[in-house]
Amino acid sequence: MTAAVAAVDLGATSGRVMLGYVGHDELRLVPVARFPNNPVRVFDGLHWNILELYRNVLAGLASAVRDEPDIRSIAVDSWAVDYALMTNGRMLGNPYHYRDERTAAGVDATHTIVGPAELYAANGLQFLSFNTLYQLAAEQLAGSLDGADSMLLVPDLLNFWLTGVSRAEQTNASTTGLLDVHTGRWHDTLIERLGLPRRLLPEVIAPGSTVGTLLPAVAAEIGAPASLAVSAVGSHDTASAVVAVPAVGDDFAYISSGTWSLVGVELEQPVVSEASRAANFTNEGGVDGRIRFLQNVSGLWLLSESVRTWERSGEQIDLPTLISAARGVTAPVAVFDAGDPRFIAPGDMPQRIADWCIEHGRPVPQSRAEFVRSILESLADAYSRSIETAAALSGKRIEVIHIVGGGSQNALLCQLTADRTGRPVLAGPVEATAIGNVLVQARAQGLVSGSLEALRAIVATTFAPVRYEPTGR
Ligand code: ADP
Ligand code: LRH
Repeated sequence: MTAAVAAVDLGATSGRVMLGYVGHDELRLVPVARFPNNPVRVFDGLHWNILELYRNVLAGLASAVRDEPDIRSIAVDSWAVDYALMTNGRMLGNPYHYRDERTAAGVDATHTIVGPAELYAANGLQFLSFNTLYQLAAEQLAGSLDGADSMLLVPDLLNFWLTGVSRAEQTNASTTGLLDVHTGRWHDTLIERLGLPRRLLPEVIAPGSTVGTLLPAVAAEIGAPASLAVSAVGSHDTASAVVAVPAVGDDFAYISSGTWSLVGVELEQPVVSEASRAANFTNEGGVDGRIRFLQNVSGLWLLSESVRTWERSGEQIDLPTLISAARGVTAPVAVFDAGDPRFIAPGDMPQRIADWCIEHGRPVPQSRAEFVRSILESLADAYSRSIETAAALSGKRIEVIHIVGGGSQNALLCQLTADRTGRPVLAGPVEATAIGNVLVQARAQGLVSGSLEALRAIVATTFAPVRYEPTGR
């Protein structure tokens, strides 16, 4: 029997609502709505436009229900780490964007109490200055936690608005830095030592469980029955993307390539050795209790922010044309450190890249095509280093690299990754995150069954990836 579910997938670049038709021999995704995700800078910093996103989600869900009145459930995933503070169901201000620069004080305050090594042993997370615990520490210093009775990560916030039920989905909660890497539960001792209010943290639920059913007003607005379930999936977008890696066998690494690139392997147990801490590898929670042992190594943000800079004069740039110009660059270009923190905040990316090159005695790119080539070479170089480190730290054999997400459409980046890693790259699906979201809720609804390997086998037959062989250049 084939039936449909609706997936809401909010990326840092864009959001979408998709219908997913799933049966024992069917997996089909139909895009229903796509909308940009444009943050807004105001007096106190950079924020997500969360109400606009939610308005688009509701409109998308209404279209989904019009197209397919008999959907079985809805599930939401989004980018990680960001949250809203709540009191009595009311949102206390717009969520900050992780690229907002306010977290430095929070990092210092946190590390003064619990040093990086101890923190890593507890939460297994890569150090990123915007991890939720540092953002909360910054809010604590500003006194803004006092009036809050809970904290909801972005998908949990949308689930709350849809159902009235406040929960913390586990895969995304693992990016807060406040979950115990070994148990997947809130780390009460750590939270207490950091002086963070425990009341803020809702009950943790696993992907595959039900959050609740639609609030009557929401059901009326989107034209759905109030009995319609909202499911928990891997609500961290990367967790859903990893579900939909079309891998056959175990010897693979993945790169979830979008605004960020998440490069790593899937494990059964976390690796929290001193070597993995020093290499800044993260152990994020995956669906079915798996561990996503990976590294966040920057991403196509470098390219999109460069394009935004060039478009400031009003010119419209076509991305595929720009990428093919970069393919034509024959002169060697600078490989820069794509993970340098100077590239995190919004701004003039070509200028920052040029500054990096000058400081490090590398040739400064001379044209847009050279900048793009330099960005893609630098990303591929970073991927290659992360893949080798993931293999060394985890002991896992890596025969093939899957690239999923929007970046899998960038044929030049895929080829450079194959060349620099010396391994075949299998590219696609583009909408891996939405597919992973669909499959996990479809499994919860009994439309498919089996392990992640069984789900991946369905993806592999439905969305055959494009293969890039290393050219040995
Ligand atoms: P996120 O989920 O973080 O919002 P996506 O997975 O949607 O990101 O990927 C967005 C990225 O995909 C863009 O920054 C862009 O570089 C890349 N992309 C989108 N369309 C194309 C295309 N036609 N060719 C090459 N790259 C593309
Ligand atoms: C990708 C992502 C990534 C996080 C970052 C904040 O969208 O969720 O996994 O590191 O956003």
